[in-house]
Amino acid sequence: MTAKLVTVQRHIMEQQEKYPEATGAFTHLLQDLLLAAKIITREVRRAGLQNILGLTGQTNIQGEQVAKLDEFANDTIRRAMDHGGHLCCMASEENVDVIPIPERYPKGRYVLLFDPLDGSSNIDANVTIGTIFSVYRRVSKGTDGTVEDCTQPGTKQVAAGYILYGSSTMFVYTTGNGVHGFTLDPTIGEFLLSHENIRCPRKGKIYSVNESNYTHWDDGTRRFIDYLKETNPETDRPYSLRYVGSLVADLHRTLVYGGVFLYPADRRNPRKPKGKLRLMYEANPAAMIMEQAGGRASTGTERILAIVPEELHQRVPLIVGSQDDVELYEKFVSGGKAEEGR
Ligand code: P6P
Repeated sequence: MTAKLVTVQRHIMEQQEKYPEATGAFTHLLQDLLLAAKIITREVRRAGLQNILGLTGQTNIQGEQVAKLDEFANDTIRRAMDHGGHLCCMASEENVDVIPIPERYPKGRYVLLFDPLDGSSNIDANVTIGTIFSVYRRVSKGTDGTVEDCTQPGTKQVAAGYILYGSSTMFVYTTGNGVHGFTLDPTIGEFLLSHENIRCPRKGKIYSVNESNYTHWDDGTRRFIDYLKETNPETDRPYSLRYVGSLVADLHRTLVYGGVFLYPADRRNPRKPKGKLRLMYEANPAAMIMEQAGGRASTGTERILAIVPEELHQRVPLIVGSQDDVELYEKFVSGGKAEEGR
């Protein structure tokens, strides 16, 4: 049976129809983000040609200043989103403070948080990278949005998702009605529905973690990883290890194939006492996506989406993936044993 032909724009409008009070602002907001995604895709696809095309990363053949790709992605999203009248402010992993909407533009009732190009350190190795985003409704009452609007618990997200710049470019999002994936057809410049209602398998066979941090983990985390390497009685083989080192790539594989991705706290590492990943720009959108697909996301002791943020760039441990696998981790971290978890 041939798949139905649905563009992401059409799909977003159908999602909007589920909310009678919707004004269309949210739909326009996502469409502005899609424009940014297409422009970033174009530049990411050319990254490998920088030297050949004379784009040295400093000045291009026209003598223009060429920003690094993550700066380019950050600026592209800001320019695509700041004038539509749908946002009261934005916040980016690349910017220390809240990004205000310029005086000359109207303000709206939504807030956009984003990591413009997560995993950008992998670009030179042509490894998959991604843009991650969250949308919240504003809570402040003034004209301009505030940091209060940008530090709401993840349960307040009205949408979350990511753009995956891999072998193809994918747009994966949720507005609270399941998780849906769209693949960019560059010949027509449209994102077409390719993965409707993605469900994360209840249990997987893959774990994804940077094991070089093993000695910095707490005992429960080490026992959990050691356990996954033993023969799993249900599959008669140990879990496989897959680690790209780019969150969007590891998250998407975990979403589609199942299993568990971990970036635990490195309690003995002063640089990463709560792990490396950021609550507002990485953990919360990842958690909304995974929960909407039937998976689970926690710090090991707390549901990610329930965390009350303390500051804009705070880091949290992130354990995300198949319901059973994340629950088993939580049992190990609470001092339990696998037998209790099976
Ligand atoms: P490590 C990329 O730098 C990133 O922020 C995430 O995309 C990724 O999951 C993580 O860091 C990888 O960190 O310490 O394993 O290199």
